[in-house]
Amino acid sequence: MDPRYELLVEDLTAQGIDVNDVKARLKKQHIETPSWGYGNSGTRFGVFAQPGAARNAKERLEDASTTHRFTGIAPTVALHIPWDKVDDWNGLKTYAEEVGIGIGAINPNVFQDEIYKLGSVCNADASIRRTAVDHMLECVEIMNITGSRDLSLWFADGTNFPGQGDFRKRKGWLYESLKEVYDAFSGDQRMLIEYKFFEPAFYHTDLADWGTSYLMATKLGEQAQVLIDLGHHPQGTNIEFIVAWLIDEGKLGGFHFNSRKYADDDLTVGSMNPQELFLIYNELVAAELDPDTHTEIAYMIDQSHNLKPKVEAAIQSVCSLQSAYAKSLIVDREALADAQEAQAIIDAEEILKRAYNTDVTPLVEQVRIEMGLDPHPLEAFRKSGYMEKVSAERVGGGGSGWA
Ligand code: PSV
Ligand code: MN
Repeated sequence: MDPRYELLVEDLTAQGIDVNDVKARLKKQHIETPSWGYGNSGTRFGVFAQPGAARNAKERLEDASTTHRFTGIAPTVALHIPWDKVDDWNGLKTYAEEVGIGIGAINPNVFQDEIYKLGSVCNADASIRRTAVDHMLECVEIMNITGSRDLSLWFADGTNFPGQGDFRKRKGWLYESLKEVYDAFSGDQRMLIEYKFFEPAFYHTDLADWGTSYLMATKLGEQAQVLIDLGHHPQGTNIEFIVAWLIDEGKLGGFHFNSRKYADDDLTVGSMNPQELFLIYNELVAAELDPDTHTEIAYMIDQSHNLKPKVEAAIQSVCSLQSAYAKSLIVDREALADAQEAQAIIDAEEILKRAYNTDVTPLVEQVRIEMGLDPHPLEAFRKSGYMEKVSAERVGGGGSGWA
């Protein structure tokens, strides 16, 4: 047994933390990686192709399954339609099963085609709104085949100049469109409504913040929930506060994890502000441990790995989320509640800092060993020869939606 692990268990046990419970929760963690993180992508200035990058939906499934094989906690992959569009969805589902990955959220794309230049579901042209709704309905059909629970929606709709659009009419069109899609759901299918405060529109965005998404989700009903993307807020926004409020209202349905320094940078989660990530997870864990709170949150990554090797970046991201979760699980919650009750500001902050500053590496390594995995996923992946193998095989062919 690693002596660092033994020391950590001693320390946590002394704080009254049930290490076996922490490990059990870590083993059940479920992170979904994005198919678009495995293909060639870039910025608006260019796309730099990488040897071995996945060229089609099947190869993206293979890469996602590889991320899962080395981390043990990334059992599903989100698809973007039409980037991942195939003729035979039953065939793709079977292939996913063969390579050991589940198909997760389906993301319609109503922002890239020429017709969407002035918007999709908020476009003043009814025929364009129709096309956008039809595309989303097609995505619901895909979900019926793949067994996906979540339809994950993000709209680029907005205006660039004052007077360009009628805000209230647009709000009506948005609701009408979402309602038609919502009504097509069956079983436990859900709609996750993402918001983003700017870009590509620079004057106004129709779903700009959690309030707008919350309003739409509330009007639609229980199967509509809000999705938080960490890159979609103005600088300085307290995201953990939004998390807490949405959980409290039963309206937090999903996450798009990533990191940013300037805007919606799509950088590796935890790379820029790991403390913020911890504070967000702290709210998620507080809810998870509260017997009176029920949450159904899809934990997804939304990143474009433009420069980093893609599967390595996915593994690194999943491991960052594992550490953030582990640190949040070892917060002494009883002591925190007491400090809050006593209004002991310094003590409360110190309790969070103690967990955040704890090196959870030995704990997550032990969890991986108990899951039958190599304790060092990145190194194990590098040694596996996977990249060399796929680089030799994946020669020629297309890129992702960005390429
Ligand atoms: C938009 O910036 C976004 O966050 C949405 O989730 C898209 O589906 C995704 O990025 C990929 O472009
Ligand atoms: Mn997103």
